[in-house]
Amino acid sequence: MSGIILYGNDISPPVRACLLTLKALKLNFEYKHVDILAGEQLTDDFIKHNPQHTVPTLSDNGVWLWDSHAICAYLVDKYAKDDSLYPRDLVLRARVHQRLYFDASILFMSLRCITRPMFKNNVSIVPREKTQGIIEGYTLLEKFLTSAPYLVSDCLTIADFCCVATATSLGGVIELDAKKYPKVSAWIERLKKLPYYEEANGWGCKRYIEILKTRLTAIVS
Ligand SMILES: N[C@@H](CCC(=O)N[C@@H](CS)C(=O)NCC(=O)O)C(=O)O
Repeated sequence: MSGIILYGNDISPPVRACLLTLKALKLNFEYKHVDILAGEQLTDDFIKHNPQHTVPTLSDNGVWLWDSHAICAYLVDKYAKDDSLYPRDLVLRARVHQRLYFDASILFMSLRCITRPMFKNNVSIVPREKTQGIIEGYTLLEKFLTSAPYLVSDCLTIADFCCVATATSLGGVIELDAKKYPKVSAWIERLKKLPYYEEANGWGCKRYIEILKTRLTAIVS
């Protein structure tokens, strides 16, 4: 065994970003399912390793790490045969970081601010103004993809993995309009062609969207 353990749940977009990275690197790893809807991440044992009690959490031979963006970068730096997924070139790496921070602070947050009250307090009605963040997210992605097939130039990177896991999940609240966002739509289709996409992101995302659709009853102005 490789000694790599990923604690996760396939409904979680950040977990799926790590699965995309692990699969792209063809790494052997153990996957430990954490039932976050039942609060399994809140046990003393889990919090001892990750005080933020979030999935994904990684243990690499006893090195504990959390946050999908940090995990994906670590895995490529440590295990990849080349640096294409996380370039060492200063400018390219800076651009990857910009997209990763965009996912962490803007894109994923636009979803989390809606889904957290749903999962924590059974809130089922969402004020329309809260969905504005999702529209802004799609709009910015469309701009980032204006002149290149991937988020950082011509090369697939972990920025694509992190952002696509979130972007495909936004459809649980506001479906992507392919006419309005053709570049985003084409970029998602491009990523769907990866041989490991369905296993790492596709089916978990479908399940996540199904769950959101059962919980979200209305978006109100
Ligand atoms: N920025 C973090 C976000 C992780 C996150 O919020 N995970 C959610 C699931 S999508 C979670 O573990 N929630 C359970 C909790 O906060 O207790 C990352 O990218 O890993």
